[in-house]
Amino acid sequence: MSDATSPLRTVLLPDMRYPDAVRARYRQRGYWGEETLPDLVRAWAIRHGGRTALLTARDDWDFTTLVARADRFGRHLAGRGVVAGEAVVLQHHNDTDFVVALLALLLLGAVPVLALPAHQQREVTHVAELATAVGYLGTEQAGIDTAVLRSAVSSLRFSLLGSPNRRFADWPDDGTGPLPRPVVSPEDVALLLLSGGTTGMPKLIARTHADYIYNFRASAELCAVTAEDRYLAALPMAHNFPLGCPGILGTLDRGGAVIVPPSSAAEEAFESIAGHRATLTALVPSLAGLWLEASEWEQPDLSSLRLLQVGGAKLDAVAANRLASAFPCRLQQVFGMAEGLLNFTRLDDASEVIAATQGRPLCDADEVRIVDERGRDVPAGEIGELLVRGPYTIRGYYRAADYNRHAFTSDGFYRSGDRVRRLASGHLIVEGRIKDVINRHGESIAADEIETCLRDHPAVRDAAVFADPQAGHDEAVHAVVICDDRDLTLNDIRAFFTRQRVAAYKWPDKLSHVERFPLTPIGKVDKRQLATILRESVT
Ligand code: OOB
Repeated sequence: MSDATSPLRTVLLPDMRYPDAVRARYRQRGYWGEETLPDLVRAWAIRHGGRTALLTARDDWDFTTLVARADRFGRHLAGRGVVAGEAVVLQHHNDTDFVVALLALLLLGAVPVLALPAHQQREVTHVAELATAVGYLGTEQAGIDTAVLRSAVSSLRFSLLGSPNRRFADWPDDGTGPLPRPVVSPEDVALLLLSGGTTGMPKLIARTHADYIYNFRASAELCAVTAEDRYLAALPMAHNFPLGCPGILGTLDRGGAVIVPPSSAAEEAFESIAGHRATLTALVPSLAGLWLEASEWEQPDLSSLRLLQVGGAKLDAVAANRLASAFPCRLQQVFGMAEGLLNFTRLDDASEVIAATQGRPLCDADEVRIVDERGRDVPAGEIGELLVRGPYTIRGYYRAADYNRHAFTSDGFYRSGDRVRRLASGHLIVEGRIKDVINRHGESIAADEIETCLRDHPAVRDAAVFADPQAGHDEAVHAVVICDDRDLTLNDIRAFFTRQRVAAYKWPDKLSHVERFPLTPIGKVDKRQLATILRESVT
C-alpha cells in the first residue's frame, strides 16, 4: 500500500522509524518475523480450529467460529469501503463484539484505533482526527454522539453502534466468500494504542505487526501460556496490558481461551473464574484491592487460577504480600507502557522479589538506561529516569513531531518519565514519576515515597500525595487517605512518621479523607482529578 492512496500512513513516518541497521539486527536476531496479524489470525482458525476460543455469558465459540464471524463482519466493513491501511476507531466494552470487531479490522489489514470505553467525546474526536479515521465502531453505552463526531472529523465516513440485538458478531452473511489477504508488510502499522497518562489528550502509539506479534508472543512465552490456559479479561481489552501482555492475543495465539466476565466487579469475575476455570488474569492495583477485600468475605473458588498479573501502577510490597497469600496462585508484577517496554517478575523469582520489585525487561535487546536530570547514567542502584529503546518500543508518537523532540532522545530512547532504581539482578523498582515530586522549602520530595509511608499506617487503606501550590515557587505536601478511621488527624500522621523515623521535611502539611479515588480510564488513581476535586470542594 503506497502512502498516497491511504489517509493513514501505515508505513512509519521517517521520524518514527527505526534506523536501517537496527531493523536489520531485530530481523536477523528473530525479534521481528515475517508474519503479519491478518496472516496470524487466519492461521489460528487452522491451527486451533475446534478448540474453545471465547467464553462469555452468551457465547461459547471455537476458533473456527470466532474467525468466521470476524471475517463476516470484516466483509461488511469492506462493503462500506474500508481498505487495508485505513484507520477505524474501536470503542467497545469487553464483550464478544470487541474481539470480533478487532479481528475483523486486522483481517482486513485496517488499523484499529483502540479507545477505552471510558474515553469521552473530546478524546475520541481527537484521536479519530489524528488518525484520519474513516469509521467509528462503538456502542450506545459509550455515550459518543456519532453525528457530532462525524461533523467534527472530516475523514470519518461511517459509524456503527453495536447492541445486544444487533451485534457485529451476528452480522448477516453477504455471501461474498472470505476476505482476500490484504497487502501489508510486517513493519507496517498494525494498530494504534492510546497513551495513558492524565495530562492532556491521549497520543497515538503506532505498533507494527512485527513488534506487536513479538510483544504478545514473548509475553506468552514468559508466562508459559499453553493451549490449556484460559485468560479472564477483567481490564478493558483495548489497553496494552490485557490486549497483548500476553493478554487476549497472546492467549489466543497459543490456542488458549479468552473468558469475558459480565463485568470486572469481584463477585461477577469470581463467578466467571470458578465457572469457566480461568487460569490467568491481569489487574491494576486498585481493582486487585477490591478483589482482595471481596475475597475476604466471599470465599470464592479461585482454585483454577495459576497466575495473577498486577501492573499499570505501583503495587507496594504490603499489598503484594496480601494478594499473594489471599490468592492461591503465583503473583506477577508487570511494569509496562503502551509505548513498548514491558517488565515482568519471572514465574520462578523468589517471593520477596515478586513482592518488592516491578520485574525486569522482557527482551534481551531492551536497552534500559537510568539517568539523572542532565541525561547522565546514575551510579548502579540509584534512582533516575528510565529511558528505553528496543524491538517493541516506539521511536516516536504518531504525528507528534514537536512533542517527540523532547519525549525521545536524539539517539532514539523513549523518556518514560518514570523514576526507577535497578537492583543487581536487573529487577526494577518504580519510585514514582519524575513530575510527581513536591518542591517544599527547596527540598524535592517524591510523592510515591510518602504514599508508601502512609500506607504503612494500620488505619490507612490507600493514600495519594500531591503538591499544593503555595506562594512563590513553594509547594506544600497534601496527603489524601482512604481510611478506616475518619478521625485520623494530621497530628496522628506526624506522630506516626516520627515513630517511623521519616525525615520531618517530608511530613504532610495537609490531610484530607476521601471514600475513594477518581480513576483513569484503565483504573489508575487519577491524582490530577483528585487535586482538582479537593481544590473545588474547599472553594
Ligand atoms: C501500562 O501502560 P500505560 O501506557 O497505560 O501506562 C504506562 C505507565 C508507566 O510509564 C508507569 O508510569 C505506569 O504506567 N506503570 C507502573 C506500573 N506499570 C505501569 N508504575 C508502577 N508500577 C507498575 N507495575 O500501564 C501497562 C502496559 C502494559 C503492561 C502493564 C501496564
